[in-house]
Formats: sequence, structure tokens, C-alpha cells
Amino acid sequence: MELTIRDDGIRLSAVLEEPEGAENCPLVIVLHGFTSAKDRPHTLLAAEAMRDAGCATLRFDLYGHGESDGEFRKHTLFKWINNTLAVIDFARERGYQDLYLSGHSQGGLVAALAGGMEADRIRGLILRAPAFMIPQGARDGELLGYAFDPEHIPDTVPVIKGLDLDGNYIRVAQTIHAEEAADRFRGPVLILHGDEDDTVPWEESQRMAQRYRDCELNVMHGETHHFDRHPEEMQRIIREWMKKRV
Ligand code: FER
Repeated sequence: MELTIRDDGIRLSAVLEEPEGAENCPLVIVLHGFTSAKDRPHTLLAAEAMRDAGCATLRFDLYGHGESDGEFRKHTLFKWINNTLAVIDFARERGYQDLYLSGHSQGGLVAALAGGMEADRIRGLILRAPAFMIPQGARDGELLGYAFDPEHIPDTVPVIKGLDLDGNYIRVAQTIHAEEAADRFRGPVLILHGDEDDTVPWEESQRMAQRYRDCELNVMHGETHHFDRHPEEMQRIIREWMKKRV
């Protein structure tokens, strides 16, 4: 079912999918990554695995991405966190109480941050290649290979050819500490990370996995940032982990 969820004035485009014959099932809210959208193949496959385990899924486009409102260059981690809090409120108003957050890369980081804020409402986290290093990169002056002076932030940050970010993206990211969010979260966490991910090093997931109280880390051999080498293995790991909780 296609939905529009409002985060104040911003319209977020979302898709709610419920598994066959399941009532009172858990709901997983699924976040995509930087420059991505809710309907990319690996995100569809991850959501499918969650439904196979008996969960409903709510995929949505974050600010400045996909079919949601907002300009790409104006997106920040704060806006993405706010979007996620609005989607959690929406899910609760719909009667879903057993809520999980899942995200890929930058969406994985945001799922972890929102999970720390809503530790009393979010049962568990499923993070795929979470980009835990963005805040430190912003403080050190390096994002996606683009170098800048972290104390004199440029107005425009050309992180990817043809795609500019506003300097406020960096200003926001510099203030964020994912470690605190991990310390606040009490539920179970599943992290999947490919050891051939050349966008986000898997060692970041290892460092954060040690920080969570209850975390299963799957370092997938030969897998890339977009889980396109062994998608069935990614699905199997998610399905098995989720099945234990439904
Ligand atoms: C960065 C590393 C990773 C970054 C963004 C990402 C803007 C996000 C990747 C993704 O979501 O796929 O330095 O800076």
C-alpha cells in the first residue's frame, strides 16, 4: 500500500507491505542510503526477507531522496532523524507496537541514531553496512574521498560528481556521536557488512558491534556495499534472525 506520511510540511513517500495472514505482527521501518531510494533491489530484497519471517515492512524515501519532498543538497542527518521519528509516530498511530528499525549505510546510521532516541519503543535494529564513520569523517574533513577544512566548512560540498551538498550537512554531522546512541539502545541488533565494501569499511561495524549490549555481527565474505554478490545469503541471515523474534 502506497502512503504519504507527513513530517510537518514535508511529504514522505512510503510503501507499507503486510505479510499474508499476519495480525499483530511486528513492523520493520526500512531506511535507504545516501543518494538511494526505497525501491532499490537490495532494499527490496531485505524487506522481502523480513516479511518472509512474518513481519510487516514500511519502506520510505527520506528527505531529498526518491519521491519524497526536499532537495538533495539540503538534506542533513537531523532531517533524516526527524523523518524517522515521524514515521515511527505514524506506525504507532496505525496500531503497530512491536517496532524494528532497519537501514542501509547512511540509513543504517540514522536507524541507529533514532533507535537510541526511541530505545523504549524500538525492539531491535537490523543494520546493513551502517555508515558509522560519517560523523568522524565530517570532524576530520573527509567525506566520500572529498577533503575539506573541518573548521572552515565550504558553502557547497561536491561529494559526488554532479551532486552538491550544502555545508550544513557537514555542520550537522560534526555534532553527531553514534556511540552514545549505541549505549542507549538495549534491544537486539543485527549488523550485516560485506568485507569488500569499499564505501564503508566493515571494521566500523566491528567497533560498534562491541559497543551494543546484544549484537550479532555478520561479516559477509566477498560482499560489496550493495549486497549484490550474495543477496540470498543476506536474505537468509535477516530471515533467520527475525524469525527468532516473531
Ligand atoms: C561518507 C561515507 C558513506 C558519506 C556518505 C556515505 C556523505 C553514505 C553511503 C551510503 O549511504 O550508501 O563519507 O559522506
